[in-house]
Amino acid sequence: MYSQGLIGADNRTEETPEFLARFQKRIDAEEKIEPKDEMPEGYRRTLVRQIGQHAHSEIVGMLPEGNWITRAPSLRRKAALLAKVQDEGGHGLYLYSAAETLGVSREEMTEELLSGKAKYSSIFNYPTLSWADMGTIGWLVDGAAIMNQIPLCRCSFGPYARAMIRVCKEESFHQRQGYEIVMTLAQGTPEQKVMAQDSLNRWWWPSLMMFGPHDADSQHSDQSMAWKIKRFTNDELRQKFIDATVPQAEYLGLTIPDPDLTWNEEKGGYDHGPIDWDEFWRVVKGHGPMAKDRIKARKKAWDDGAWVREAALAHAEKRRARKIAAE
Ligand code: FAQ
Repeated sequence: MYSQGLIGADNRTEETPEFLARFQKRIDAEEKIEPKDEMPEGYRRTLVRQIGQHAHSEIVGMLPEGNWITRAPSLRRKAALLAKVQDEGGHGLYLYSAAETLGVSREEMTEELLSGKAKYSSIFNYPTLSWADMGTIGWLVDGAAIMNQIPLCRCSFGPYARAMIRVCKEESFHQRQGYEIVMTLAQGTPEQKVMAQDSLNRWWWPSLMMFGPHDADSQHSDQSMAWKIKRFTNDELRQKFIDATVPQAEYLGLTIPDPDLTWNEEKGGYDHGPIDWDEFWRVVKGHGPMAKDRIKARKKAWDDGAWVREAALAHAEKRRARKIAAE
């Protein structure tokens, strides 16, 4: 807990019980908190952590699909995949900008990613082995992302909530293009159907893990729910995703790789088999199958882009100096 007596995120406000109660009242009244508003330091830190990690996920998430752009089977598929991967880059940029409003720089966030201090979504540590994975990523990974991000459109922090509106619209296009790829394969030759099923087998469980640990092991959920950063718990969103996705797999004639999956009439949702949490934590701690490659690629892109950042800064500085001289 963030105790009283701390200086708040605005560097002025003392976090007295009155201050914290006043802040909570605004949250409970569904007011949006804006960057210059007074806020508890813990609220600011939680947002920087979550938005920063979300931004890293979008950018690292370009890599598994970027791997297939040159090998897309037709011009139409290539154009759609290229647009999707570009969208993910755009999402990362909105999110970095939203986090920057909280007083953290893109450089700091990137350094935390490259040093392993900041996480990115576990899902992007898995390899993309076949073209079918482009379909499955759109269908399941973007599908899971939408399930998680629609409630974030109502997040209490204004810049994050507003960024999520556009992001969700684009994710919805991504989900459909992915589903359409899988549908084409599932209705194609026997080999294509095998490819689609194999892809579903590999991505199903990691997609469920995207929602985070079981509620009992989720250290941040209670506070994030109280601050209305999160609107649903990890398990609630995971359940919604399963319930929405199983009928889609049935329509495709594909089998979800979970022998324990059964409809539970009483709860009005599916019961599922155990998730391999050891695998989840291994991946989260940086030991996923593609972890080293992902960070290596990010580091190379960051280092290779240094001259562009320096040139842009020098140009901005020149313009500023010219403007001052003309005044
Ligand atoms: N992977 O206490 P909680 C996308 C960490 S975007 C890695 O439950 P919280 C678009 C968590 O950070 C996908 N780490 O945490 C796309 C914490 O560690 P920390 C990304 C995970 O924050 C599609 C610890 O475990 N989406 O896919 C994961 O309350 C296709 C304890 O967990 C977002 O980031 C995980 N899966 O809930 C792009 C959405 N789960 O930080 C390209 C926004 C948990 O103390 C292609 N984020 N951890 O070191 C959220 O909604 C939340 O942060 C959760 C986690 C739900 C991810």
